[in-house]
Amino acid sequence: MGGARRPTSNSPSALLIGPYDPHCGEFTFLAPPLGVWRLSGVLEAAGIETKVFDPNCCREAPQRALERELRSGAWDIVGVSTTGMTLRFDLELAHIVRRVTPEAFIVAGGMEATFRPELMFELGPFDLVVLGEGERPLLELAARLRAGQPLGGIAGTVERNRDGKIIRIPQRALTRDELRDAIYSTPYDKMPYSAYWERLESAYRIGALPSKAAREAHLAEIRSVRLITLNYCPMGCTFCSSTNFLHEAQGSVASLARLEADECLTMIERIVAAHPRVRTIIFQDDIFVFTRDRRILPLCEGIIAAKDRGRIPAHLQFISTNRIDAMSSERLTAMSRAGFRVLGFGVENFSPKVLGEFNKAQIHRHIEPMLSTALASGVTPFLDLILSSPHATLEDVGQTLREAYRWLRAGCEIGMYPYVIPFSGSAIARDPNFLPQTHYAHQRVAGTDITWHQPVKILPVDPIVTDAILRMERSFGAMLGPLERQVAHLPSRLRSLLWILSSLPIMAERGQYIADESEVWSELYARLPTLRPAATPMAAATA
Ligand code: B12
Ligand code: SF4
Repeated sequence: MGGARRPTSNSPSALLIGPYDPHCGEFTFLAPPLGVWRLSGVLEAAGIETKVFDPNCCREAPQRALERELRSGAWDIVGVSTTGMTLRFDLELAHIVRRVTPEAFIVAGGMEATFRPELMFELGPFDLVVLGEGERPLLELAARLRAGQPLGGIAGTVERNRDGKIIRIPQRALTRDELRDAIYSTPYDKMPYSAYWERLESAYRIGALPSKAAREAHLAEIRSVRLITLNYCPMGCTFCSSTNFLHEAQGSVASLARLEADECLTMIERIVAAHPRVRTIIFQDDIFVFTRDRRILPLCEGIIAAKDRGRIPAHLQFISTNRIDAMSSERLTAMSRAGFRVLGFGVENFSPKVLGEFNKAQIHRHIEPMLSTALASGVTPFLDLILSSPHATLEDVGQTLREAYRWLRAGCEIGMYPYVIPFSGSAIARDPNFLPQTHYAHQRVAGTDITWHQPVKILPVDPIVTDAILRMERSFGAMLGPLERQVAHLPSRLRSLLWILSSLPIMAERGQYIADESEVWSELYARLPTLRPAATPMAAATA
């Protein structure tokens, strides 16, 4: 590190690679990778030729497509975005870059690189790792390349010197104005949302849906564009990495920033202009409404006024993720009138004790009244749940399954995970007390001999609870396979019913009644009319 390099032309060029998830869209709606697209907009605005390579949206195998892309241009900087769950695939692409373009300056960035820079150097062919928000470090890197200056010592980077010593140089978080400028630079007109929509429409076999209403509902879900107006999250949930991201990069407590109501409206109008077929804008902020929030009511009024004046379509809908303890009847009514159709809530668990472990005990008393009010206002709450925590008891798991089923029947949508995933950078993943319950996966980087053990599960301390959770996981997998062969794509709301089904015999064996099995199957058929009862496994596998 540290030596000067010459750019391939007067102005350096950059190729930015998004996180690679070969199981595209299995759990979630995939979308163009917002992080690298925003970076590309910022670099282009500074006169640096930049291209995004999106491995999740290629016509051919992403490995071949990347090789072609690398050979088609002389890239001075190749940036690889990383997340924990996609790391082995991200590394595969990084090694292809090194093999095909040995001279390229390869930079790792994103969540996993920020929390595990040493691991990046150990497993990947990187010249530099960027900590936190990539805008400033990449601009500085390009400026130095352009000037032929040495590349060492850039704020917001980690480098490895000739002796193998790791040198870490923190950077402060983007200021409010810097964040606004970066968001404004996001090149929505270039982002291939239509390509994603077409893929999702065929994955859901929209044309084959029985009613116009069902087709319309699916299209509203699929034709969505993601907008982020906040840099990460102040909540401090113990299982979450996002909440620690900026602090990690800054080396101290960083302050958060977000767009104002009128700036959100500017972005909404730009998105509609860039993608006129959009039906839903998903505010991808970790937390869209704070408890002492002064933005949400003016924003809702602004959206309604913009719809009345025809500046945005009257049918445009919105989705956001919110703190349940930041909701009130007034806010819910305003959001519903503005077109917020689905509101995500990180409820996580219905046991107060488990919520305490997750550092969110304060939300418990708000769950029941706010879900009821949201449903009454015509808004669909989407609850994210984690069935167990390190100290969960069987009763906690049973309580969460029973409540989940009750709220599903009441009209909520639910995404369920069986246990805590130890994301790098989360408080739980850093706690040595949980090492005995941490399970690892043996990972290999395709095309190389590189292997490592990656933490993938933190299971409950109580062996009885762990046994139940692992059996449920096996049973869920056994039921999912045949169903997925029969229907197009199983969204989270249906997966949650499968989790409940898979839990029934296992929890019953231990004296926990969750729900009536035939009734749960009926709920599944009601949500999936194309499912043929005769061909489905009628009893939950007990694995
Ligand atoms: C929106 C979102 C999604 C969306 C859309 C993703 C997309 N295509 O845009 C969906 C729902 C599809 C999704 C899926 C998944 N997600 Co997600 N997602 C998010 C969320 C909420 C926002 C991401 C975002 O757009 N941020 C805004 C952009 C501007 O920020 P950014 O991506 O962090 O990028 C900045 C920096 O990281 C850095 N940077 C990023 N890449 C690079 C590359 C280089 C070279 C450089 C220099 C810098 C750099 O610079 C960028 C600009 O400042 C984050 C939480 C969060 N707040 O970040 C979780 C998060 C990233 N997701 C996460 C996970 C686990 C997943 C899934 C694996 C879940 C699953 N089981 O399927 C999948 C992976 C799919 C995939 N292919 O990546 C985790 C990652 C955990 C970790 N430590 O690695 C996060 C952090 C949430 C969490 N704490 O649990 N996700
Ligand atoms: S889980 Fe959600 S609310 Fe909690 S800290 Fe993370 S992003 Fe914030």
